[in-house]
Amino acid sequence: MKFGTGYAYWGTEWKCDYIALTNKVADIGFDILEIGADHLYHMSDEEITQLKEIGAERNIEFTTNSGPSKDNDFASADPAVREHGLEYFKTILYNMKKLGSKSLVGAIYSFWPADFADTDKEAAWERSIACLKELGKTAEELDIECALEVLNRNETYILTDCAEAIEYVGKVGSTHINILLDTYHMNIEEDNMYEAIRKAGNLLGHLHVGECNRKLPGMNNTINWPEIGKALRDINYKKAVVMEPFMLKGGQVGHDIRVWRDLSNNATPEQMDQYIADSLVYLKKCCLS
Ligand SMILES: [Mn+2]
Repeated sequence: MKFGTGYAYWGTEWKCDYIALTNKVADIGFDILEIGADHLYHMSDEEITQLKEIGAERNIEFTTNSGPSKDNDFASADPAVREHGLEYFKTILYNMKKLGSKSLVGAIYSFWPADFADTDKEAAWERSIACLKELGKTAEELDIECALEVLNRNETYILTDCAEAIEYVGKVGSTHINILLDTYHMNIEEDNMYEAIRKAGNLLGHLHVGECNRKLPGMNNTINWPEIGKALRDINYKKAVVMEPFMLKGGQVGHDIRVWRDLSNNATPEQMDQYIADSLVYLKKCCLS
């Protein structure tokens, strides 16, 4: 297994300095920095090359996370929006290839944050599955995996538990489209999140980890981390385990993630680094032994 973190832990705006963050996560001991797909979409070839170089130098891999905007919604009833989304995600996959990023992850079957204006689930499945079949061809050509994130009921109506994600990716039928489970969402929706991991088995393409309030793994043990580790070893999971912590209120991040109070105990930047370093040690211990 390889271990990573989302880029948005340290700030309250989505925009960030990826060169500085690559150095920071390497110093802390991570293997992976999860970057924003929309940032990568907008990067010039020169910026991509610079990031690739620093990644190689610091031995950091990049996974790419998307919360698509509404104008790239694969589940949209408007065919022009779906076509726009396909062009958008194909460009992201090509930029990922340039960067050497091998996993596109997130709610790429629709848009985020959801507004629930349309909740015709059957129609949304049909339309988004057709788009993902198409994107899957490009993903196969470029050998990039796309892991579809199962969210909780307050963030999507399309995929809310592992069982329906298995059915959904079966209908997509691409070797390069699989499932992303996230302990934060699973805690709300699954009967038993450890069994959900086992049920996903080799369809599990990516794992997001965090406590029930999106604190760092081990900070309050709302989740049984040794059991998560055991479930991952049971399915012989060799892929990415990526923290997705959010503890700072304010800014666009605080708004989109609904962080309405400080969860960091008013941490200084140094304490934020120490929290995540301690969490990484604990998470690795739970997953690897
Ligand atoms: Mn997640």
